Amino acid sequence: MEALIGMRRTRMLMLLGATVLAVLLACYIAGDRPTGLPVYTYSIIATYPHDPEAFTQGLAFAGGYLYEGTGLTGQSSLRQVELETGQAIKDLQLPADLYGEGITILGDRVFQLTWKSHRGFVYDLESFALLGEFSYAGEGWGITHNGSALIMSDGSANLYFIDPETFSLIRQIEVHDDRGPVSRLNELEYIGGEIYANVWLSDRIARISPETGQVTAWIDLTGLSRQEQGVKDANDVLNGIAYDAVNGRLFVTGKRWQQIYQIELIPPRP
Ligand SMILES: [Ca+2]
Repeated sequence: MEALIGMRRTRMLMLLGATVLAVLLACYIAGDRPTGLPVYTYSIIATYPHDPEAFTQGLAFAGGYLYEGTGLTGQSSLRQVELETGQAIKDLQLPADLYGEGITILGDRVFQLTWKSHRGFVYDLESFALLGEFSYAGEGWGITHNGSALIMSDGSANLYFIDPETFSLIRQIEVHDDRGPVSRLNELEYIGGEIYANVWLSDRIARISPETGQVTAWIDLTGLSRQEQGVKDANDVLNGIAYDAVNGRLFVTGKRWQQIYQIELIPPRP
């Protein structure tokens, strides 16, 4: 009998251990691993409608409008969107075999990546007329710029600085926090001298030093996805950061979310 109880106890302990390990692993995979870095939270300033069919892969703000790049094969597009109504003023469909990814606006040009086809596109911001095409090694995920160089992610912990005229690699950085490399970097936005990056499948945004790749702080957006009634599946994750530099407005959304959120970051308590 005692042997039986002992076996049950051992089995229970093993089960408990496996559960704890699974939870820790899930947290780690979700990017929610604890670090010693400052963690910002948020408050919602305003909400705006977002097309619930838009599988957001790129988000930018310029001249009073949102610009969005959407993904999924056969559904990929580049859009100019009216913030207040969520209506697309312009909607350019990508060729059906391409999977759209990040977008960024540098001057009067829009740059758009595709996922695995190594093809990037350059459009005129005003007309969406195709101005050119470029190629890159590896996958295309997110893209932003620092005013002189395009900055691209490919799902790894690396960010690539690319010349916007020749599309040659200027330099690359490995993004890391105090626990090591931070991979699955996705949609990007350059704000106030820092790179903000969505971490795929997580509710967190990393604030990254462009010089060193060091994560200087995390933004925890836990709870924002729960505002969304229309989330269809596990792929409909937080993705999309846009900054209105003129009015200092920060917008975030997710894939197939129903709303765009203007948020304010709340610094950690000292
Ligand atoms: Ca962006």
